Amino acid sequence: MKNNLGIKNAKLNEWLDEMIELVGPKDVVLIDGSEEQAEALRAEACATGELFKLNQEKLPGCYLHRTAVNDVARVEDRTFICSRKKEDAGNTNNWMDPQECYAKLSKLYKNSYNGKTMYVIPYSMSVVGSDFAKNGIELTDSIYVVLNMLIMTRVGLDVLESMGTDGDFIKGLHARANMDAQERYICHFPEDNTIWSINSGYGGNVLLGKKCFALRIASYLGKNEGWMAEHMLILGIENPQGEIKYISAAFPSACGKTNLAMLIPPETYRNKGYKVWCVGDDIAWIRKGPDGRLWACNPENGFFGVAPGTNVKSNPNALASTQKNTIFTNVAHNLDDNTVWWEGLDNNPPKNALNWRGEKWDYTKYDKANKVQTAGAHPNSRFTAPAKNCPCVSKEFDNPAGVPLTAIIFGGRRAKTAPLVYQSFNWTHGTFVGSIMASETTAAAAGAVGVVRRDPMAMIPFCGYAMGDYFQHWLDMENIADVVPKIFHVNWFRLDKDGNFMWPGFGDNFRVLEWIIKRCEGKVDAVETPIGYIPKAEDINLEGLDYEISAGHKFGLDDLKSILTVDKDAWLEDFANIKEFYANKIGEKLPAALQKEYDEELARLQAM
Ligand code: GTP
Ligand code: SPV
Ligand code: MN
Repeated sequence: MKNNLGIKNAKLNEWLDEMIELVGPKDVVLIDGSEEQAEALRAEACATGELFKLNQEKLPGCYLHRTAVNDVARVEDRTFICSRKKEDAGNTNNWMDPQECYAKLSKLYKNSYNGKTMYVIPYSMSVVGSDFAKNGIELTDSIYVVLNMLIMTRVGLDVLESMGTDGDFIKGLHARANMDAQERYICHFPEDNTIWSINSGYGGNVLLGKKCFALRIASYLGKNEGWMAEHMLILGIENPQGEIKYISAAFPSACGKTNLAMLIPPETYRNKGYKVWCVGDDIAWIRKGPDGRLWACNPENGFFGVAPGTNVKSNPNALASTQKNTIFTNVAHNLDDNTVWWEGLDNNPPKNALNWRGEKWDYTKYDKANKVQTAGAHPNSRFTAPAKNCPCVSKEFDNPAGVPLTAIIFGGRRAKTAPLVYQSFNWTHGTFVGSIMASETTAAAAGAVGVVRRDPMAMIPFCGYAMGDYFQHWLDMENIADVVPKIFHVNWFRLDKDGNFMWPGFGDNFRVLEWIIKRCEGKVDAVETPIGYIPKAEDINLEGLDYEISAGHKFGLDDLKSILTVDKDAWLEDFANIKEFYANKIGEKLPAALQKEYDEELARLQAM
């Protein structure tokens, strides 16, 4: 069967016909980005039970979807980088020979669309036609994927138009096939601009514009073309004079990007006129701008955010973003008023509800130690919300030039070792700081939760080529740009001996952002330590801060001091672990400049 979609791009027609031949759909539908078509698809998905229409008075345009019980997170062990040479994928990626992978997966794809419709989604990452923009086509058999892509990316005929008769595009093929978890594959062919995803229907595995394209494929393109694709939020901080400074921040999955990106400053700052504007919550594409600085854009058009823990206090802007035209995935369904609920939304779990699996749910059985089984919402349940819903969305959101970066922040979820904040000495040392990042694993990926793993730049699951080459690319960016942002590291997640968070986090993280901006402006001093510059405790503004670490223990200056110290023994232990990581995972590709940073920092720590 040849497609009759009237497409003018010859490469697209050729590839499309080849894929149609492979998967054998009953018909082929072009997604044009119109509201009429989207509405018809929503109605169809509701008729088949793929979506549930929620209370349209309380949640207009909102729907609920449940994925298969064994398909609730990214599957890193089934994710492959299929470069021609194994060494180009590096030791931190799974690798398969591209020809072998195409052959193996072709067997699984063969006639997998039998009796189903193929949806052809033309989408652009970034503003259509801008300098940052890259086009993609995703083929899918899932209406859920179509509706999510309509929110998360810029979809429509203007994308086909911008591809012209012979423009390039990223070729994405998705099939739910028989949803066999043993045959689930998320495969990337960076040298062919191709992504093949099969046997999953969950978020990051199937919304191919997101992690697959905007990080894994784009990081490879960025290395070759002199720009960067990073797992970073972007936000703007407006001071009382109305000046806005932009920063980006890389934290691993479920470690606080969406929360920081939409932060509301504490009252004392709001009263003075400080504001935070959200440009992006997950991905940043960064390139040299006309002024020689590094400029960042968010290639996405919506938020695929973690639901649990989102509430009017922790992240009111995220919550507000989900009140219309949003798709909820794997949250609890309140049957009394046909709305949704998740752990941490409020203290009133619904009495008459279905859990994320669609079973009758008894909230009194909730056991924190066994969340997946007993929670109403899956720990990795998500909302897909349009960016324009966000009350604090930046006015630069659609600016094709992006925004200039003043600072870059790295961060992880560390119960100990990493202090609240520190500043690197320079770009090379900052790259080293990114390369030694570590974090406790979360529910965003299948596997154990809470285990410390090294996750350089929060890119371990998302870098489309060898991590050592990626570090070199970071070092090279200093020469590509004329001026580089200052690099910092933060940790909101220090625990006391009873497991309580020692730092209030959320909106109060603004107090740390203020110090970071002041450092960039040269307006505040710092203490030089072996790992970098650390604030003097009295330079972090605690005015109006009211936080109880535990019953009766109010956060005070001593607590701040304790999370601003460098624990020599803990750091030496970490350095032993870094040494192993560098040797086993980065290997010969480790840039000499980073080994030098390691040796010098270790010597400084030993001399402490
Ligand atoms: P991905 O979408 O998976 O990339 O996650 P993310 O990095 O955007 O993480 P998100 O902001 O959704 O936060 C994940 C979890 O961390 C939520 O349960 C939050 O409540 C929690 N969290 C975020 N910020 C803070 C903080 O400052 N302190 C504490 N203690 N928890 C936080
Ligand atoms: C993450 O895991 O970092 C996410 C969710 O943002 S997913 O789209 O599944 O990758
Ligand atoms: Mn993410």
